[in-house]
Amino acid sequence: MTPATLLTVAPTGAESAKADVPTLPVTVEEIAATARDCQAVGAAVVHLHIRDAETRPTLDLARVAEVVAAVRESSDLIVQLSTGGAVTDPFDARLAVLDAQPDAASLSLGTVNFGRDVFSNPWDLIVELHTQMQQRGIVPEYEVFDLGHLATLTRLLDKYGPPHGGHVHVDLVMGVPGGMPGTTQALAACLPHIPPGATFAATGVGRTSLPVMLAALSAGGHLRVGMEDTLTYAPGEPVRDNAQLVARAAGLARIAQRPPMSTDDARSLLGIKPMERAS
Ligand code: KMH
Ligand code: ZN
Repeated sequence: MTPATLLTVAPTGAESAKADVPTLPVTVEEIAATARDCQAVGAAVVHLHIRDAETRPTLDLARVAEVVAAVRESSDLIVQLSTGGAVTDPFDARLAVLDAQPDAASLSLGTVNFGRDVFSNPWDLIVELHTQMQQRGIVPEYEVFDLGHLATLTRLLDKYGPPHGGHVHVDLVMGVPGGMPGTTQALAACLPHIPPGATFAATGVGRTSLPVMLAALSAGGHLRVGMEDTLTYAPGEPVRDNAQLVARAAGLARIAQRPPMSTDDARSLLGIKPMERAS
């Protein structure tokens, strides 16, 4: 049977300013509405970075919890909080977002240059995130910015065991200035290093979005899209909203005869308990 495609939307990120990108969802209401709209066109997971009342990136726990609750109210999406935050965030604050009890959280597997900045992810932080998520019943998505990060994943799993839920899911974040390029060749190079039984998604930053999407679909992978990574829909044409990017990804997935996965099936794939719905 041809597997369906898990579509993740990363609607906001920590890098773009609302002043520069007025359509970026940053308020609680905007993010909740984005989750609803993106589910309607095929998303199953939302990867969340939170902004404060001044639209700046924040890891303030009350604000994080407020957004998590609002997204759960507006949609059935799997709530995946970023533990990457912004490049300036301290490690303890990045770990503390787990207190907001998301279904899932990102876990970056290594340090990488991030444009002119450094996105710091030393081994001890990786282990702490992995083991805390195991203890708290949160499912990690392992973020891979370079091939060596997959070697780190194998070492992590060998030493500390499988994640909560038992299933390993990797996201190849490609085209970051400082990380692996967003090309078919780079994606193909990663494939033999993905642990047996694991699934993977891919994300292409900026203009690598489309080539990475097509390469990932052809390799049996899943997709992440969104305004965290992509602000231009086509040359000279700004992205209208996150749903536009999800709808394009869903369309390509259908063409590949791997239609978008439901939120229930995504929960089952990732080892997340089923949603409790009022009967
Ligand atoms: N904002 C980047 C520095 C993640 O969310 O886990 C890191 C990032 C990765 O976006
Ligand atoms: Zn992120």
